[in-house]
Amino acid sequence: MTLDELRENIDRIDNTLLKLYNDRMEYVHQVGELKNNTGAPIYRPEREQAILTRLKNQNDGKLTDSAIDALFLEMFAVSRNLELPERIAYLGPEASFTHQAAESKFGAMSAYLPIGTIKGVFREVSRGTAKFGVVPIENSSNGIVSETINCLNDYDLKIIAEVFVNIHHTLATTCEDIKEIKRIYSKDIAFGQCQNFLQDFGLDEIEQIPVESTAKAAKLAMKDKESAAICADVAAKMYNLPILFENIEDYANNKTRFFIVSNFENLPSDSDKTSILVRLPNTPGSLVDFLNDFEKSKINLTKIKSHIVGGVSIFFIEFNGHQDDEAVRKIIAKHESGIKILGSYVKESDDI
Ligand code: PRE
Repeated sequence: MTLDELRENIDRIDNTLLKLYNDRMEYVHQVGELKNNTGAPIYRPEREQAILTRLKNQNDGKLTDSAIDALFLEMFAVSRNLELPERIAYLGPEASFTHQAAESKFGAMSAYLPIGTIKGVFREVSRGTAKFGVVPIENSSNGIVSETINCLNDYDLKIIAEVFVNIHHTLATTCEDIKEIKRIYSKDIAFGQCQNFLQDFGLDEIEQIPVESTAKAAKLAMKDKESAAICADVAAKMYNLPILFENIEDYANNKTRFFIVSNFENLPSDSDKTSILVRLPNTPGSLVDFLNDFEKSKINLTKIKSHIVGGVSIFFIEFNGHQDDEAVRKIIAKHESGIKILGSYVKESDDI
């Protein structure tokens, strides 16, 4: 076929796709009306997961699984906006890694609200200024984010989804030669994640200025002509800051896991994870007894971290399964007084 003939075919298919999208949106609109009449949650991650699994299982064309994710997740985000536009608060500023995490779930069309602190994100979702909050929970190089655990303990919000983002840093600067760089701006943990690069290029000797976010670092480096920023490529692009080096992180597998919190609970899907906070009696064997209950019920524990809140030691525990599963319900009932269920949600990945 000639290029013109190929394009004619593409145009014909796009016309059909547009019609089909609109037909789909008619039904989505009606779902929205049903939900809005009953106050039921618009976002149903377990339903989206079921659709994606079904489509991937029957797919025998050129689309990869991640291409199906990319196309349909954006469409779900458009559907949700049609049913009821809902605002998403995230740990800002704009172009932060949390912003990237938020956009990967809620798409390009949602209304976003950058908030300066994790606590602020929880506060705005609790107040109803935003329906969803997106916060980091753990990074593969730096471990758990304590402030998020504290907020999960203090606020009455539920984890309704997890998102993993590959964290890649760039060195961005207006300097044409690395030798002209006199100062580097970044977030403290980003400096820590790029130690090898900084040493290899002799940049560990120059002044490192920690700021609240890598996005802010990019903004500052754009104004300060003798400086550079360690930041995400999206942040560098947002502030028109030229990128000198890409992927400068020490570990290629540098990932951050984020939680999406809201004020409702998910129904079970075919693959869930549950997060809880546990306060156990200060007696010999109490932790072993608790963990044994999971072993006896063949529930796979995926994480256990101890954490201090207000001088009291608690455990942040995660396992495969949903809080409504029979076996999980029994364990929770047995230890009810010491457990706070943080949420059951579709498992995106085993762990960080
Ligand atoms: C739909 C949209 C949003 C939900 O998160 C799940 C699915 C969809 O587009 O398929 C429809 C819908 O609202 C629903 O099935 O509950």
